[in-house]
Amino acid sequence: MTHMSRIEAVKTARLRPLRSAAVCWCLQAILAVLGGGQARAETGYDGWLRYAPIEPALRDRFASVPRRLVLLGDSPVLRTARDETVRGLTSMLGEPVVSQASRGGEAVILLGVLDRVRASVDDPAMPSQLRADGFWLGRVATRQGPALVVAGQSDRGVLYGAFALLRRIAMHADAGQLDDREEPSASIRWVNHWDNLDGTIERGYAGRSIFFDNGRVVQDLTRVRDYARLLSSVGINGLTINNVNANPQVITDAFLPQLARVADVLRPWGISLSVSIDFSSPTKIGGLDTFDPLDPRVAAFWKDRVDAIYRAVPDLGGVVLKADSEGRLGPSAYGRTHADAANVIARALAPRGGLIFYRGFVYDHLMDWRNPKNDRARAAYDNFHALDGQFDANVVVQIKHGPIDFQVREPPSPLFGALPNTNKVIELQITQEYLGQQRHVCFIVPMWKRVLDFDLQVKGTGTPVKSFVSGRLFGRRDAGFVGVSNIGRDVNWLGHDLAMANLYGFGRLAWNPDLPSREIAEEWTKLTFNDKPLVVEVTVGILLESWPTYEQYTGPLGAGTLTDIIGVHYGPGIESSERNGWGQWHRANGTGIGMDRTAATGTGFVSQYSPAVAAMLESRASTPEELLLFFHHVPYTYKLRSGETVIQYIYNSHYQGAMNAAAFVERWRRLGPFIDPERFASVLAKLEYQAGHAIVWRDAVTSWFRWVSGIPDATGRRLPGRVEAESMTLDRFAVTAVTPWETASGAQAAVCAAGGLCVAHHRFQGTAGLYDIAVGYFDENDGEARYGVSVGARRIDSWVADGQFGSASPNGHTATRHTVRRVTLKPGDEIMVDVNTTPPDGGAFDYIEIVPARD
Ligand code: GCV
Repeated sequence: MTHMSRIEAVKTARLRPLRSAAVCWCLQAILAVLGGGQARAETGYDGWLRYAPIEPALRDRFASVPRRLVLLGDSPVLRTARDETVRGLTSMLGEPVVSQASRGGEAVILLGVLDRVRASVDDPAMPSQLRADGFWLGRVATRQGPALVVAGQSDRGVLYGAFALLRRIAMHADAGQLDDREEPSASIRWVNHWDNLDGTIERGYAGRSIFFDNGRVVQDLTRVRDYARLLSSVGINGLTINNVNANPQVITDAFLPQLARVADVLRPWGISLSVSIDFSSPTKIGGLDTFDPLDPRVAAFWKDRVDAIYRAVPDLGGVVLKADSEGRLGPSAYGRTHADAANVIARALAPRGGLIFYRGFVYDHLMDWRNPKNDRARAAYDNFHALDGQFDANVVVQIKHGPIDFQVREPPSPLFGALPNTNKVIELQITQEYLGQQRHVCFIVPMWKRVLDFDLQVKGTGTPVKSFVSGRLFGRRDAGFVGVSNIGRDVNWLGHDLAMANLYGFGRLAWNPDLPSREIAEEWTKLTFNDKPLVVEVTVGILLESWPTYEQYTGPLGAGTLTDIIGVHYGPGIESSERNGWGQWHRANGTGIGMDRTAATGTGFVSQYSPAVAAMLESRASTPEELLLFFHHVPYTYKLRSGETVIQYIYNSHYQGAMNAAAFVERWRRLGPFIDPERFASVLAKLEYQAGHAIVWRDAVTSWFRWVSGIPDATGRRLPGRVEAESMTLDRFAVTAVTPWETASGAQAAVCAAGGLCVAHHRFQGTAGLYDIAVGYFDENDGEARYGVSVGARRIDSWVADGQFGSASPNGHTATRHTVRRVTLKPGDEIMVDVNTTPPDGGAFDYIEIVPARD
């Protein structure tokens, strides 16, 4: 064939129907579910609050749950508790559960605040008191008949108790013998949102804001209400609505009535609203020529604004402030301290009982990278520890869990142990900024627990991070957890159905940081899907292995995530960490890798921990190996405890991680007959994408380290069946170098820069048989490119690349794979990859990989 006639053949072939693996699996799943008699269509919108009807065979177990309910007392939160209980039980039990004003001798569910319940029920089983927000569930006998009691320390406690009862029944746990007393670990269990008033979300990966659009609060707050319901069900009691990179307009008189509307929607769910503020507001919206915290005019400004906010939102939780960080203005402009800055606002809030959350995330992003003593990890401690005791009683320092920035593996911030006289909360990130941005499954609860359980040995042993953030260790009331949620308008809130386990897990851990990861994953799976043994085994298995897997194919041994840190923080971009002021340095060079943070030869960061912990981290031998490169610079030939060298570990772990990600796909496929087709197909498509991107990561990281170290992979691993685009016969494609080079196979790609149809040809020379053909290509976000694969005149697949991976260039973010399964090939067959695109989308294509078909 001439080149032109090949292009014609491709055009003709495109007219034949599409056939893609995803479509096949989706159909199979639909048939399987119909066959299995399960018909409930699911979108993920209800999250873990689906209240799925209990199968008739199991209903007997819940015969003793009263079908009548009496609410003692009245308030918006109590009414929510009542309505939610009626809604949940009616749906699950398949018969009406009704609320009535008083008791008439029959068995009832009795909802109320503990003191009120005790006045009408005298049963020694009931606790005499509960800690803030706590509840008790139990069965008691009263003169007017038996009662299932949901008693709370406060109205909010009653609501949490109602949700706990519903959770129990939804998990099909016995409700006959109840005697549950629960109290949250800490008083602060908040979410933060990095939503901007224009409706965008910084580090949000699930659509636009549910709160804002076009400079205003949205008109329809239904989604806010339904989100509040999800939050409340896991004990969240505060919500900060806007980005910490705050727009000062949010506290102007013109905006406050809009905030009040949101607060009204949150209030019945026991959630108080808070706002992020801009420290330079006195100049930006106050007409002053200064924002010096010690200037009385500035103090008056903050008092005026705080009073105005409280007039609009009387139950405001407080404010959040990011100052002197990443370009945000702060007290350093006037030579003042963070305590000066926090206290001027705290004093305006104090009469109202409001809190100011002052973020500990303060660092210099213009640090000199050539100075080996410079270290961003030191910044939080260096900025704050000397100020301990100088903050007012209603200031809370909000500390990110690690000293850098939500990397795939970090030690805990030493600041937790260094502020005995200051209120503290831990900031955890639910949105997966550095953890695959909800395109990759990454269940973060085990990572959070690793940090919470880390013993800082501040008062001898037995002082894990969780003892500081619960406030118990230093007897502080205002302590707890803040999670950066960043849910969006996607119907399932976080984009990836499995990512909702992180929102759920955050709430559950904030309530009780001692809960095991497995228990949280099991609860979530049963509530979100169902309790069929295979569903629980597969889903929980994937969740629990997902963070270690993500770590395996991204940044090893505490080196940092190895992503493009000056771009969108998603795909591989190994050198982006170096030679700039951002301080996410891994210091990989020709001979070794890792940041030397020791006291003896490095930045001295280890000395910020207690002497016992510092001694452990000072030495390579006693540093936990998963954090080795966070604390030490070691040669590539350094031997790990397993006997493997560091460089070989990098190669092996990346291959292992990519294999695990591929296995997630196969494991999930087994669930087709057992869960709804919608979520089955949507998770499957995400896992397939992840498996491809894990290979992109594997190849980028292993190529880069082979190049930089000059040390080959001792296993001699090759990429069998890979044919580079640049070595194929190209029609209208031009070969171009990709940046960073390691993100393209062979460092180059074929680009269809002029647009229209471009075709690449390869003559197959292997043995006849069934093969899988993977196409490596780049899905840029500057348009739509149509890709197709043909064998001779046979069109075997086609698809559209219209993803939004945060980049318009071929690189580690946009690199992806599409696999055509079970293609019959014989020697001499011509394989063609064609791209049809309109500039500026380059329709870039990297390679094909032809490997024997999997069964
Ligand atoms: C809201 C990191 C993120 C920023 C974020 C910042 C912070 O740098 O990349 O998007 O800004 O942390 O937590 O303030």
